[in-house]
Amino acid sequence: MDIARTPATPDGNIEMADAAFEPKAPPEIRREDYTPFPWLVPATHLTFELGLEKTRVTARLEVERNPAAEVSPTIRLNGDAIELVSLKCDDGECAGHMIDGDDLVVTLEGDKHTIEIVTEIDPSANSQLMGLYASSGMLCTQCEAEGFRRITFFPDRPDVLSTYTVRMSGPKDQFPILLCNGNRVETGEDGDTHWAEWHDPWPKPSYLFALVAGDLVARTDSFTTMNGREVELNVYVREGDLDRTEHAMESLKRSMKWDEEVFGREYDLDLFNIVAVSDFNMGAMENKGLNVFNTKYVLADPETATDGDYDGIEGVIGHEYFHNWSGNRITCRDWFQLSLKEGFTVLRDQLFSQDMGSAPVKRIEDVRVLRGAQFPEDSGPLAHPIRPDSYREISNFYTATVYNKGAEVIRMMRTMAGEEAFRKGTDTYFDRHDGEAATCEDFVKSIEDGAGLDLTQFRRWYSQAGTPRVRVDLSHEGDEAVLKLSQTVPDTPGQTDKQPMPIPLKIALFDRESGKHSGEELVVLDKESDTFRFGSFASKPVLSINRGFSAPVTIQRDIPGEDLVFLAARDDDSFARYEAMQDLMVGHLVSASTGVLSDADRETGRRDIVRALKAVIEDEAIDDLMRGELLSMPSQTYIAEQIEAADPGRIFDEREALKGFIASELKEELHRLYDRSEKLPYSQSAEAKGARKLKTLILTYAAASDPAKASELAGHQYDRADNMTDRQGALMVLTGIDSIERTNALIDFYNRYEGNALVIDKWFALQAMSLHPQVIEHVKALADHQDFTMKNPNRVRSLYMAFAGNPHGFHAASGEGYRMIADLILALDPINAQTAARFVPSLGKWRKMEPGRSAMMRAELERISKAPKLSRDTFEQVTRSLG
Ligand code: B3K
Ligand code: ZN
Repeated sequence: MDIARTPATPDGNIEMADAAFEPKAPPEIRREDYTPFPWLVPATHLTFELGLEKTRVTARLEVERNPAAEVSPTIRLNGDAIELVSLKCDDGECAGHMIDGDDLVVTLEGDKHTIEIVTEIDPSANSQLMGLYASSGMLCTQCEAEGFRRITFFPDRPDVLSTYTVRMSGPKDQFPILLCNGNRVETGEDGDTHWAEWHDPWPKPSYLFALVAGDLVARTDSFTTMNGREVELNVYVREGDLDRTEHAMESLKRSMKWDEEVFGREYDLDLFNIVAVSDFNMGAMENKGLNVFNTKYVLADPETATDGDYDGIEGVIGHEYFHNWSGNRITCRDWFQLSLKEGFTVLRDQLFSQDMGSAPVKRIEDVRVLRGAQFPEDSGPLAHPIRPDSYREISNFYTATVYNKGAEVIRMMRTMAGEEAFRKGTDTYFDRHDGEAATCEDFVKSIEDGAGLDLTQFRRWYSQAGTPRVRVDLSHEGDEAVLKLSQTVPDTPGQTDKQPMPIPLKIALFDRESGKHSGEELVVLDKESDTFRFGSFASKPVLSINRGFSAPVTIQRDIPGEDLVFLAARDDDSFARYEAMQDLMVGHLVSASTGVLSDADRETGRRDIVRALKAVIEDEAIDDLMRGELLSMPSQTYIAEQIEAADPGRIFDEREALKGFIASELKEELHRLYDRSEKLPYSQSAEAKGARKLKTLILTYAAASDPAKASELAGHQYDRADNMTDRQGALMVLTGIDSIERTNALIDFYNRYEGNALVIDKWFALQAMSLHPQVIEHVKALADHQDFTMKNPNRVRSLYMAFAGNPHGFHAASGEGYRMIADLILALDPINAQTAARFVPSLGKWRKMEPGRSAMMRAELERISKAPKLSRDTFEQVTRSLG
């Protein structure tokens, strides 16, 4: 039946497509408008006749009325850029249907029906990488959040759970491997074609559907669960990549074990597959039983992957695996609840990585990510609560706020409850909501009940955006230490007059003489201001506050440099020690780059910093990974965040000057540390990783004081490197220095790794991130390089995301950096809207810049907004950024 445009049923419930619909103003979806879907879809049968250019999809949906929803005479099936080939209801004609915008609306008169829909799609033309697409000759899918509607018409919303049975067929030679969610139930051949049938017994929303077909090989292993279920594990990659999958497989097994031990969660199928693809919009995707990964988070060996890459793989493999419970078994009712699965799963992957490696260092890294990405988001035009109230394009809400602040909010509950009670809370959550599409409120209530906490006021963390500021004053009265705390939550777009939130702060009071404290305490500031008294102290103690970064807030206090030097040398909380070191440097750099520092104060500040760093270098009680953290300078972005109307040029100069000062004052010490580190042979031990971290860090200091010498040292490190961490570190330093070593290393690196996409990505990124004065010219030339393509998100990110994060290039006083990123957004938008929209926030920071740069950034946003045709993704981000 050709039904492409049969007349619509007259139906009051159908919103007619508006002829005057302006594609530039997509509708706003609001959380308060949620209503349950009128239909249940207990079973979905899909048949795929696979081809790279033409795939035919037959979907048979068994539908029945949802007793919990209002009765509707129709069912709305979402579509996006797909053509309907045919439609049947109960194997005959439907009572009526219409195409409404992108959706298909079918009239259903009875209580139970079968709807059969045939669509045809061209995966090879799908450059958005959403739905079914082709990647280097294979077929794969990405459905979260709304990609399934690019495959077939379906109620593409997370609260419609269905049991999927899938049959796929295709040419044997082209697609020898056919994968889907769940278990493979049958396979067969028919001449050159073969087929496989898969069944997933666990009801799931459409965003968790996945299919992969291609010429792949697997590393196979197995895991026996706590109740004796034998699970087959496969990591599928392209031939030739197999020997780089060991770390991924080991990470998967560790994740499975850890989730049993720490959260009591057991895997629930006999098979768990991971597939690595090279064209992917993000890191990875937790499809039930068939995780699809960006190759970046699967492939590793010492020659091609850095220590950071190894850690990233372990973290992301863990994250996707943990979603099996926090996301798949319990999913989200609607996309406003995204943090229900993402915030919780980020917390779970952070705790996992803490347990697998150095917990203090992992905590510092996580806080750095939060401050580098989420704090700026929370103080800018795109600020939103971890549970947003509205959106136009949900892909724009996979943010650091939903993910990382979401994790911090749950971590605060854990801190207040204690580990044991928190576990009772999560058990309650899993028991209560298994098999459901739940809300953030369901989660909070479960923790409240299970852990025995009153979270009434705490719920404000879900509804209020903005990073709270906590003002801290410590005084000494009689023999008491008196701690006065007050909080403000800044205004954010659409939100003013915020209410105080409960802020759990871990503190310790150090006696100056003994250098010890009498125990850590947890104070919860839940009012606008409050006073806490501690005794007994003969003299004013030194306050260590927000230990372990117990709350995602900004601490404001007047603390003398000597107290920071004291804490940086001996605080027994690693995070607080790191924080003291950072505060010392940030305080100095903020004053220096805003011009409020006298020469005498500059000298004292620098001396304090050097004194504290020297103590860190000489401290034998800490390991080198931690030493590396303590010796790291605060990022330029973090410094800029502390300043109104920041001038990136001045911050850059001051930061480089301080680096140079440190390098020359501590020359001997750093040299000795480098020599010591160089002696350790390559291994994945914490000791060896720490040594590698120090080596490159020391080179970055050296580069600021004696570039010629640093170039020689880095060239030497490059040539001798037997692993990617050392080689990349050396090349990173070299890219910023005009020298013969730079040219040689760049040529060597390219020739050595030509054809290895992930390593060539590094080659692009290192040049785009460099401190070289001609970085803009370099990026322009790289955009014309034969290996550059706008079609591959990893490659686009490696050149342009690296550049947009390089204050030295992006914020060039000429405005050329801004222009370059705006041009990129415009060129990329029609190809891959999701990736294009991710570049908008960098320009959205215009309000925080000094007037000249601010005007240029805004002008670029306006130029983008005037483009004749913008995707929903980019349109929303640009409009919000202009404010
Ligand atoms: N849930 C996916 C993210 C999907 C993003 C869609 N734009 C990966 C993750 O967070 O685990
Ligand atoms: Zn996730």
